[in-house]
Amino acid sequence: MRAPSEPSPPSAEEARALVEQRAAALGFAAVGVARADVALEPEFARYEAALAAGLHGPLAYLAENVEARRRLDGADILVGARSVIVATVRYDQRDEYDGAPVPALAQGIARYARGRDYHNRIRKALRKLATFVRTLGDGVEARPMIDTAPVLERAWAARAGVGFLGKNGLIITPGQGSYALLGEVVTTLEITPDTPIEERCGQCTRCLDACPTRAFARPFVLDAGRCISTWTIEVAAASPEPLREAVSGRLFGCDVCQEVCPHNAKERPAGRFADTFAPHERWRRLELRDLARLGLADGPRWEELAEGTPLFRAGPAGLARNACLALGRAGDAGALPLLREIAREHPSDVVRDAASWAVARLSR
Ligand code: B12
Repeated sequence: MRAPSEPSPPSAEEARALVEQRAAALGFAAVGVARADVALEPEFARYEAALAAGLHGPLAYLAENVEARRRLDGADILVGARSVIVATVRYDQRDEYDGAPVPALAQGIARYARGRDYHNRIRKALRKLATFVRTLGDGVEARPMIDTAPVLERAWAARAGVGFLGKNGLIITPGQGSYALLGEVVTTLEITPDTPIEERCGQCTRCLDACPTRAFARPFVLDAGRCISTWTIEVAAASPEPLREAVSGRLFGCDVCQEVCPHNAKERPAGRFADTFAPHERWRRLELRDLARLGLADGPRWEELAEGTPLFRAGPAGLARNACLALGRAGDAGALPLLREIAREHPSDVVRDAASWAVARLSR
């Protein structure tokens, strides 16, 4: 029971304003709120249709725990959840730092992944936001999430009005663009929700037209089986031969569908998390050849090379595979002896295969 002198908890409307203030103070670039106790329809139906059409490609985990993605207020996420706060963290879109271009190696890495592993940093900020939310009412529960739960993050972000889903499949915040990651705090607290923003792609189809692998099945819908990110980050297997030439142009992830987007045309000041995303100084010292040698008996140590960076996710063989393809694409015949050695001696058949592809391409 509350003592008469104790302040009463904020109203849903007041909670909305307080959360917004706190999120801004923690460095989030945009924040919005959606009702968590309403199932995601029709977004969930679209997701199921995408799975039925096989658009998850080799990403089998997208077809697991499907029902859990429909709502947030059940046992899978948070029993009794009333609101989901969606907050964005802007990453860097700069091509130059202090007058120097991004190191050559890092240019092949998607912008969100050029720096340090961002998960811990964002998780910390989300935890602080969740701790704050818990103070807004008796017995309030709050669960922070980033990439850790089976949740359709973009669908919730659109509901929460932090941006609209663009034809490139990404959340675009008007005035800020799409170079941002999403995080959530799901809570039992009732907070006045925001209204979704209307889609603002208009007749533009630049992302669909520029995609090097033609990975969009149609506007707003990506075929993950064709996306360069899938074949350079997520899967251990070799990319399909028809996509190999396009995949070889990128070392880790791809931003083409964001780079051509008019909503990203204006370079914006780096956000509060800029130091996390600025190109790692390691990428200045290393070359593609160093990465290609990962896994050879005299190759570099994986931990020293990738630990603490997002590239760790690809694994040593994944990164060696990507580097071999990139060497083939770069057209430097000087790499041929190394690639031949890898094609002969690497313990991974996927890496040997990538090196053979590169040798054939350089020998053309
Ligand atoms: C798996 C995954 C991938 C896979 C598959 C991508 C995909 N399209 O699903 C791969 C490896 C290819 C990938 C790539 C990238 N990803 Co990713 N990925 C995820 C992850 C972990 C799950 C996504 C998921 O559930 N997909 C299942 C598919 C079938 O569902 P869906 O596409 O969401 O389905 C919706 C749409 O189809 C939509 N829809 C369909 N038709 C229509 C029509 C209309 C009118 C509307 C409104 C909606 C709509 O409705 C469905 C339900 O929402 C999320 C994190 C998360 N938990 O959400 C990050 C996430 C989506 N990825 C992210 C990023 C940054 C990227 C990359 C930019 C990384 C890079 N630079 O390489 C690329 C971009 C590729 C692209 N253009 O989509 C960010 C996106 C941030 C943002 N601003 O939107 C997320 C949210 C991670 C995060 N926490 O920030 N990713």
